[in-house]
Amino acid sequence: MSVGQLMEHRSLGLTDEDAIKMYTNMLAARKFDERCLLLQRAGKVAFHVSGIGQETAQVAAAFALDRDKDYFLPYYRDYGFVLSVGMTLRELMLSNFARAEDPNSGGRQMPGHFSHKKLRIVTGSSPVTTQVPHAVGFALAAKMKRQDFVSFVTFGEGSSNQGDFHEGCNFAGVHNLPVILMCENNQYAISVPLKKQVAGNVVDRAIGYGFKGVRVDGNNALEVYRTVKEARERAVRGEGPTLIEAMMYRISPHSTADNDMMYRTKEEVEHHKAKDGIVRFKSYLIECGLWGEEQDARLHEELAAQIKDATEYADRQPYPEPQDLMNYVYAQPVKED
Ligand SMILES: Cc1ncc(C[n+]2csc(CCOP(=O)(O)OP(=O)(O)O)c2C)c(N)n1
Ligand SMILES: [Mg+2]
Repeated sequence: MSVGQLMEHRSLGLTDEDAIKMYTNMLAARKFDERCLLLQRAGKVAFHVSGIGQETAQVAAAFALDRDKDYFLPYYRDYGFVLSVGMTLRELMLSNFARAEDPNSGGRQMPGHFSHKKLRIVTGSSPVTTQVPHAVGFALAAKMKRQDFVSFVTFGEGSSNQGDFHEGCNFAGVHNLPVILMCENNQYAISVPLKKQVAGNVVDRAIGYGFKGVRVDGNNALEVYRTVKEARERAVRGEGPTLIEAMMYRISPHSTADNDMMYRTKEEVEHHKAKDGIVRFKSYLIECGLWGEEQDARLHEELAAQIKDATEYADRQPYPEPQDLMNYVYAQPVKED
């Protein structure tokens, strides 16, 4: 690695602290995820949908946005993203334990349906890709109000075949809206491999809608950061949407209800594990002289303690009350006669 490449994060506008925080968040997401998989197997939580293998791009994208003003419409694997825009491990764990204090849905939604008003994380639905037209709506609001925020939305490559994606893209292109659409192409839609989902490339769909498309290596944190940052700059300059296709691989099964060995091999998964973006970013930090194995061991211990705290905290909290069932469903709760 040349000296120029070594301090690449600085030339992109990231401080050394930012770079370390990015790594911390990637690892926090990974460790949180691994704990949730164990909790589900132990019968402590009902379900978990994992984002293992996708954290690098998620965290990098979040750092490239304006976390004080942009609007975020993440999809169900985005633990690294939501942690990086301010959600806490306790809040995430409250959601997985379905407890009343969960800011995402008061313990009502499946885990992975992120929502946090204060952090401008917009609630999503279970039908995949419905968040795309929502994000386009937020971008339309930015344009109409002449405000300089952007909306950022993620979704899977399988979901990019849904009508919602295409309608959202078309509207965003026609109105030249400040929206960044990031496809987390993890090679599978449940059991369906990429080659049976899309004949061309997701990124090329941007051409048809009249805006820019960029494909990036989702395991390369700084590449994703640069791409999202440039997309944001274009959006606030009035140059419209960007479709980013971040290439990655879903290391975990689709969810805790999936047996992935029915449709792929251990060898295939191991092959992709070896390309882990978190390990790669850690190596980069070490090569820059910003990180070392001792610090890394300490970070693992700190995260283990934080995750233990989050787990124990969530486990102690009460479930939602039955009478709160209609909260946030209607503007006004329906009153009985
Ligand atoms: C409209 C709709 N169809 C089907 C489903 C069931 N479903 C949930 S996730 C999923 C796979 C989506 O694959 P992809 O978009 O690639 O995202 P990934 O799960 O791989 O991250 C499907 C089919 C759904 N939730 N919504
Ligand atoms: Mg997928």
